[in-house]
Amino acid sequence: MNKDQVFYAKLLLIASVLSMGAWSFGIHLMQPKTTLQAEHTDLTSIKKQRKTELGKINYKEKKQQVLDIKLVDPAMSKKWGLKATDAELAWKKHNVLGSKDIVIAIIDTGLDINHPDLKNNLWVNPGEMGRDSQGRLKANNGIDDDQNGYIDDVHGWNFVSNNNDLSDHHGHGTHISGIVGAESGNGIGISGMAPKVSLMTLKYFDPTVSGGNNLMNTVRAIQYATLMKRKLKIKSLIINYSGGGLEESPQEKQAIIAAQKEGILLVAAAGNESSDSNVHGPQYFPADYNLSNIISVTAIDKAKNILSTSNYGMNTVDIAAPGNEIYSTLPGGRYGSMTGTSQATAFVTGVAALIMTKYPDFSAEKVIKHITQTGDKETKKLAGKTRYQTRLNTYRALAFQDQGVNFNGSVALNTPRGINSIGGNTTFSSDPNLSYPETGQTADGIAQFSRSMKTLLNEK
Ligand SMILES: [Ca+2]
Ligand SMILES: [Ca+2]
Ligand SMILES: [Ca+2]
Repeated sequence: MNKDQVFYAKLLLIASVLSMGAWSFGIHLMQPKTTLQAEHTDLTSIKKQRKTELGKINYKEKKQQVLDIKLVDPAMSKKWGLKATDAELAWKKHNVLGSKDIVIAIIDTGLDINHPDLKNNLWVNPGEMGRDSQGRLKANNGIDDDQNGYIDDVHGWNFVSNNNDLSDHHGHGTHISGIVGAESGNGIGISGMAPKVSLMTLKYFDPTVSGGNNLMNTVRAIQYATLMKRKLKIKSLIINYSGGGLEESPQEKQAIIAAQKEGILLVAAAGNESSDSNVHGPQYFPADYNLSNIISVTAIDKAKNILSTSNYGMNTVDIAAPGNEIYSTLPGGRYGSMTGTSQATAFVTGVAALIMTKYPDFSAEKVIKHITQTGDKETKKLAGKTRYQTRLNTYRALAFQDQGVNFNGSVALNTPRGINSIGGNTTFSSDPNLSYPETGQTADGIAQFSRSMKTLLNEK
C-alpha cells in the first residue's frame, strides 16, 4: 500500500472503530440518552405539573385559609352565629383556623364518627394506633395497648356503657362537636368555629341506656381528659361541657381542680332555666363552681337578647354567645338546628381553640380574659346579666394584645359566685324541615336531658 492507501486504510479503520464504538455506545448511551431525553421531558413536565399542582395547592390552601371558607361550605349562611361573632373576619385577619394540636374534649352524648363534616377532625389516641406484636390492629384488638385503663380508646370513651362505642343516640353531642370543629373547605355543610381541631369524644349520657349515673360519668370523663393530657403531653386541651345539673359534687369539683392543675380550660353552659343564677334559685354545675379555669356561657339570639330560657347572672355568667336556632351537624351525616346555652358554649370553646392556636403558651385563665374582656359591649341588654356585659367576638378575642388591654387589670363585679339558680336541663328543638329522628325527645318536639338520673326519670 502506498502512503495514500495506508492513510485511507487507517481512516477506514478509525471510521469503523468509531462507528462500532458509536453503535456499542449507542446501546448504552444513545438509548439512555433517548430515555434521558424522554425522562428529561417527563421530568420537565412533572416539574411543571408539580409546580402547577403545588401552585394550586398553595393557592387553595391560601384561599381556604384566608378567603373561601364561607364559599366552599354551602350551608355556612345558615350559621348566623359565625357572622354575629365576626368569625370570618377573625379567620381572615388573624389567619388562624385552629390546629390539630388543640384537643377539644367534648363531654356529651357521643358523636357520629362517620359524619363527613367531622370525621377528619377526630382526636386519635396514638397509643391505640398501628399494629401490636402479633400484627393485629391496636385499634380493635381488644387490648389496652397504651395501658391507660381503657381498651381500644381510639377517639375517646363511652362512660355510659364503658366501651369505645361513641355512637350518638341523642344528637346533642354531634351538634356541639360541629359548632366547635366541623371541617371547613371540604365543600360540605358548615364550618366550625375552629375548623382545624382534634375532637375527643367523651360520652357521659345516652337516652337509650337506663340506669347510668350521669354525674359520675362526667367526673370520669374529666379525669380521662386530664389523664390523657398529662400522658400524651398535649399542650392545649379544652373541655366543652354543654350540660350540667343542680347538684354540687365534691368529686366533680375535685376532678376540675385536677384538670386545672394540668392547665385545662373548662367551658360550661350557664343552663336553661330562665333563672338568675346570681341571686336566687339553686346553682348550676359545673358552670357555677368558683374556679378560675371555668368560663360560664349564656345564650343570645340574633337581636342580641339573652334567650328567655337561658340562665344569667351578674357574677355567675361570664359571657354571652349565639345560642338560638344554631345550625350544625347531626348523626347520620345530617344537619339541623338546636337552641340553648349548650350551643353558645360550643361557640366559646371554638374561639378558645383559636386563641390557643395563636397563643400556645396562654393559660386557661388568660384565654378566659381574652374572651370575656374583648367581647362586644352590650351595656343595656346584658347589664346585670353577665359579668362583663359582653357578647362573644372572635376577631376581637384574637386581637386582644393589639388593643393594649391590661391583663392584670382588676375586674369590676368580681365577687364570689352566687348561690342560686332554678333548674338543670338542656333544652333544644330540632329543625322541623329535617327528618332527623328525635330520639329522646318529648312529644312536643322539645327535648330535655340532664345528668341527673332523677330528673331524667321524671322526664320519662
Ligand atoms: Ca387496643
Ligand atoms: Ca387504651
Ligand atoms: Ca364543611
